[in-house]
Amino acid sequence: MSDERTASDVLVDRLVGWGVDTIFGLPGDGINGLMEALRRRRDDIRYIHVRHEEVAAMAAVGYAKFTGKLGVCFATAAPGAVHLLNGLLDARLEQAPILAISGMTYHDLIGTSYLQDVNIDYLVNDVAIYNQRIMGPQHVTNVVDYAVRTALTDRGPSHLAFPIDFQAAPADSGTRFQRNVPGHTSTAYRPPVRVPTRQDLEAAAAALRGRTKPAILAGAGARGARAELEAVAEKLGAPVIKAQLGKDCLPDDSPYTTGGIALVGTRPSEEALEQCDALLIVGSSMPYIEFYPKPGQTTCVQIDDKPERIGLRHPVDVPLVGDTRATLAELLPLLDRNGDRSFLTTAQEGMAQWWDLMAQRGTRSDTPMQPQVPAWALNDVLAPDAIVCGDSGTVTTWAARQIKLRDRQLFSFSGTNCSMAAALPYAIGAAAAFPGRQVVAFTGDGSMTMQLGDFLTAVQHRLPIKIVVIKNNTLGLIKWEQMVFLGNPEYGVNVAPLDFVKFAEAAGARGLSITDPTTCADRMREAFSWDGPVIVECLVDEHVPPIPATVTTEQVTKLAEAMRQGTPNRNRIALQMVKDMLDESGFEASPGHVIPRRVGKALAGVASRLRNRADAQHADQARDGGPARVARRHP
Ligand SMILES: Cc1ncc(C[n+]2csc(CCOP(=O)(O)OP(=O)(O)O)c2C)c(N)n1
Ligand SMILES: [Mg+2]
Repeated sequence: MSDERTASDVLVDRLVGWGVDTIFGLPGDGINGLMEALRRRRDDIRYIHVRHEEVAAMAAVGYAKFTGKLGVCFATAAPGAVHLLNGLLDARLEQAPILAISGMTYHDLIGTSYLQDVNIDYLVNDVAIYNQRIMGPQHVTNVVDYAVRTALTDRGPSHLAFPIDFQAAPADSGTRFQRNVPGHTSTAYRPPVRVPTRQDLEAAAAALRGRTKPAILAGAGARGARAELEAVAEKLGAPVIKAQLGKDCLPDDSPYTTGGIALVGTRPSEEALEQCDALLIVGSSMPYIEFYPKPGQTTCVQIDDKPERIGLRHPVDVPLVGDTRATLAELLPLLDRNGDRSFLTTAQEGMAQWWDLMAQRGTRSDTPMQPQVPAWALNDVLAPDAIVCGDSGTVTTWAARQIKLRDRQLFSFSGTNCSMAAALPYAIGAAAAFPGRQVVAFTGDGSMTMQLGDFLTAVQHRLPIKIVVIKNNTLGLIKWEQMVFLGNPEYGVNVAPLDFVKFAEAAGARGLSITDPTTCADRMREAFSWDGPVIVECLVDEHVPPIPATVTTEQVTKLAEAMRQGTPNRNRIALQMVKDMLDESGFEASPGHVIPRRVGKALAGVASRLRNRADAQHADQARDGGPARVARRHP
């Protein structure tokens, strides 16, 4: 019996067979054969039409990160396919299983400088973990099955390049080698559940035995293992330090966690890693190596399902190759209870002080609004099962520190690829996967304007995501990096202000602007109650640095150097920092704790007045045609 289908139908049917229900992409003449197959199966696969192919790939990453399932995207040949690339890289570095399908010029014109003729498979070869050119209709099923299986097993991007003429060719056309027996592959797949050998588990328990100051570092690989993680933490009396990609592996109100680590982290996390005598790493390759215990300081056990990633950042004594949940469950009964609870108790006391400080920073009534305020306000507004998508910038710090994630809430961002403009695409992916669930993008004005057009994707597909944009009219993180890491004045970081409310309205949605910190939570609640996609623009003070939990002498020296070299607004920045330190006097977790509270209280008012006077002067200058920066803050 002849097959009426095209090769594209075969591909799409196979995706349906793999359980794919959503695909993100943008059509073109290089992929129209596939489009027709998608049209025919439109009741089975929901097509989300994006405005930029990078967003398609990034949305597939978001979909995969929050569901654990395969994310799928497509693009037309050459320019469309090239646009996918950063999303494929994101999938690679973030370990998200995705499949990308790109068009390619006619198979017998490849390599002849024909229209949109690029060997896209060569181009993505360093990024994709599986990458094939479809060589004819009889090749489709085999490579789709292997591409999907590889993406799911090794957690990364698979890519298939599909020449245009093959896309629309009859399914039964083309040659088939005799050994390519029809039906010789299948969609049968079960994720493995791997546990280390009993011997290795006992070695790990022995390594941790008798240690009185054990710490656990948990990352993205520990997501979904809350109960096991807490049970092990309880038995070991160990604080759990969370890499930012593992923010949702334990809720922030768990008594066992000291929250994040590294530049966006907490002081108790830093102290725990500095002082621990044993380290259990669970599903993390946290890259900030300087924050690990010094090599030789501790005994170290590491759990990871990829053996090649064990010992990547810190020397390991006992490697445990296995899935985190299953391995922790097997390890638990072998562990001795640590009778000395003081290390955990100290960490818990430190966290109580840390949260006092975060609350103080999150509820300051200064104007312009401090950027921590809207992040803190989210705690009042997020649904119990909200999905929060973060971004790269100073916004990473505010999200890491101020958002107190609760039990059923999920969080992710581009934490290893560190791509800007991930929050919106991730949110599109999450909203497509979980209709009816609150999805929030917490992003900066630099990131948001990088992929602004894809707000229209949310509008067009009625994805009711709530986008909180921290508007400081600057690429904030880079500005502070230039000063604090290199001692240079800021340069080339200004962002022309956009009226995000008008933009949202022009896109057929709603927007709301928040300037007053005292009503921030109420206004945000109002915006979140609206149907459909919403942009909440939060106008914040651009002069607030994302101060690390512990400030080093080198950072202070570099900042002073940058000021000396003529950083714009240096007086204002200095006054802001002094004021913040004075405000935080008496807060144990702040670098300002060295200032006696009495002195802090007395002087904070003076610093505040000087700061406001500096703002007023800048506003006057701007009106008279002086530095435009402050004027632009209030467009
Ligand atoms: C695609 C991409 N380009 C550039 C960078 C470098 N980068 C990291 S954060 C950042 C600034 C982000 O600015 P914004 O979104 O306004 O956030 P803010 O830092 O102001 O909070 C830049 C340029 C990056 N990480 N990714
Ligand atoms: Mg910004």
